[in-house]
Amino acid sequence: MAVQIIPTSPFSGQKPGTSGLRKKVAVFQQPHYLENFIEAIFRAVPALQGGTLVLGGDGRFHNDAAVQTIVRMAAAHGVARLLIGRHGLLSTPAVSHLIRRHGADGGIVLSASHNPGGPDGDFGVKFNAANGGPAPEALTEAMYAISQTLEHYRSSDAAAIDLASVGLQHCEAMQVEVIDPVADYAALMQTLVDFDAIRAWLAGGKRVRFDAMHAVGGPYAVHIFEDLLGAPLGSVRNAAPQPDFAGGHPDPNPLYAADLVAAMQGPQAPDFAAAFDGDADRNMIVGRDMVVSPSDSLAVLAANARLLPQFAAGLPGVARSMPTSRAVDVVADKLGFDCFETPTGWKFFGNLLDAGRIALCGEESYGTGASHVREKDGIWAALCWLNLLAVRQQSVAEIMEMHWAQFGRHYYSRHDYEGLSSETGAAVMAGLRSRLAGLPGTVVSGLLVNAADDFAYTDPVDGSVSSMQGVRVEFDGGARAVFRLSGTGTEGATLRVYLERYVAGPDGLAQETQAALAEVIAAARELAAIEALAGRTQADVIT
Ligand code: VG1
Ligand code: CO
Repeated sequence: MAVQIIPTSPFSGQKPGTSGLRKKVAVFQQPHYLENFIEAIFRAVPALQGGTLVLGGDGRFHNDAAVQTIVRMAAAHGVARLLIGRHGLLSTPAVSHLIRRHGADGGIVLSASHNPGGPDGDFGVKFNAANGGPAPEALTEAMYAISQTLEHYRSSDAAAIDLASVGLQHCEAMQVEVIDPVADYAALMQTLVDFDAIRAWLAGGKRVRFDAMHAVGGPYAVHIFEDLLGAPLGSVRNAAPQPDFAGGHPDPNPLYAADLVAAMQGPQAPDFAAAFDGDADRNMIVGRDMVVSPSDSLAVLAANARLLPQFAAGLPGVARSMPTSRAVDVVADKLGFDCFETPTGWKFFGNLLDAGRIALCGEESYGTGASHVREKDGIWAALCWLNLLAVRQQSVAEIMEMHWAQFGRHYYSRHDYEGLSSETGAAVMAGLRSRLAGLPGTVVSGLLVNAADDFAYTDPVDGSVSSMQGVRVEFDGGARAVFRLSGTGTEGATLRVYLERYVAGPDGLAQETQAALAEVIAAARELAAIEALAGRTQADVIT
């Protein structure tokens, strides 16, 4: 075994997006491509030398090869202790927890999350810092800058380690611990949620169904929901992680988890269902005849926080990403705690969580999380809902209807226009930005514009500023449209249009969402000139 210095040269575009560096598998398979980015991580985080690193991924194609590459490079960079999930598997929230529990100096998650996998799919690398959260922008920018100057990287010619068995091994001088990927995470969950209450609720004849979408959430869901909570065997569908997610999008929404939503219709349907994404940080909550919008899920958890053991003392504050509906704002306002609005991406919640300013946060993209980790956490969100169902002894639909009656309802939808050229995406955003100043006071498609801006965020804890985070247009009466380009795709551009309309009630609380939003949808299409600039008459994905 010997440390090697291997010559290389920079690749353009090794710039992490909303959540890590995501590229086609074929890009990551080029000689030195992965190595260069990993080298940039080690150089940007000097504490890893002599420190502890956590490593695991969602099991997608290329996971095993990448794990072995990173093990050799970690050894060559003098990492003292490396913790790896068995078979190279760890969910994103599990990595976050392991970093915090073991006082690690960071973690690497191999995942492109909800993006498809397989040889023609996507691969991704995320770095999480010592607080357990996604690298903040200053750190990802440092990695990118380093990646553009590389002339060599350090590796080792050591043999591959055995990922199949739990136990201690060595690579060079580095201690490698292959661990059960589920155990620590499952233990954490039992400190947060009332397992006895859920067990009793299930034992009383309630029925549940989970969809792990052939991704890494499977082993966690089987252990927690079936082994520990006593849900019948088979309650977790698609539970074995597959390298290509069986050809699907591991994205828990009504389009890609259509089977699950269909199974929840009608009087014979189960009482509760949830689906998780590739790396098990996202969740979709479904009740009988009721798909819960992620923005509403956050608001319901905030409103009922004191019923959950984790939040028994109440919430210091909450946060949502800017495009997420303002349902949680209404709850925070009525119940008297702070509510922060952050840019898209979990990295922006980290400082608020670390400072204790918030304990619960979420995004419209099926992400919900809290202060127990520094990532969104899909299985935890499902457990919180089960805990609420058990305590309140009401159905998901009843809980939603009572919530809307109390706080009003934010009709909400996201329309994605996928596969645009980068130029078209840029042109749509540039067109919106150029017209912002003149919009207030004008009428678009029958709606009066009250305010329009390009969202900029000043972090209340460290004062860092992130500008150009998305265009917000607010209409008279409180409806809103938000526009931004995706930062997780690997081809062209995806335009995301977020649509929202508030109805205070008591009338009008039971409308069909797209119908309730029809005027806002038309105004947003006109504002962004989507048909003229992109030639699209309808969105590709509506959630
Ligand atoms: C999307 C979501 C964003 C989420 C991000 C990572 O980003 O909109 O809310 O934080 O994915 O989620 P974008 O830039 O494509 O809109 V995950 O579960 O894919 O890591
Ligand atoms: Co994810």
